[in-house]
Amino acid sequence: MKLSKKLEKALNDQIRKEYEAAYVYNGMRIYLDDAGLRGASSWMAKQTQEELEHAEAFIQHVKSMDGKVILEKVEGQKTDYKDLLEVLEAAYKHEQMITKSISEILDLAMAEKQYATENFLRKFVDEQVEEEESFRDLIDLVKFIGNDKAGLLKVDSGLGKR
Ligand code: OFO
Repeated sequence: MKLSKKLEKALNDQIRKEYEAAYVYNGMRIYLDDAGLRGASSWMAKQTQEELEHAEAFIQHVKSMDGKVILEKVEGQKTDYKDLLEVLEAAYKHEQMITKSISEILDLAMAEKQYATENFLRKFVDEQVEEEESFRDLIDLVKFIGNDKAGLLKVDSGLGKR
């Protein structure tokens, strides 16, 4: 039942990636707030919070499996973007990187027949489908409205309702 050193390391790396995702989204939240897009900023604040919850879930899983949690160094992140579309495209790319990382840990857990970790990770596989879809939908919407400022304000107000 105990985690192998390799799997423990992969899960600890993922804890860092989840905190890093929170840091990335917090930078986006700060930019969106500066840009006057209060709804999008509040949406991104919730996204930041969600990533902190993901990090905590990985921490709890490592602890439950009698592993040792290591909090690795998290990279600094930017707080400047060109516009909402650039933010969403960067966020989508980040989620794709997270999906790949989770799939790789799942491969490892399956190869080691570490079923408890496999079950834990599968919830994140589902979560990633939702995360990627929601960013893709937002990118399509923002591309659709183009330079229409009234449309942008409407989208911003919709995002504030998350
Ligand atoms: Fe946005 O993803 Fe965490 O896991």
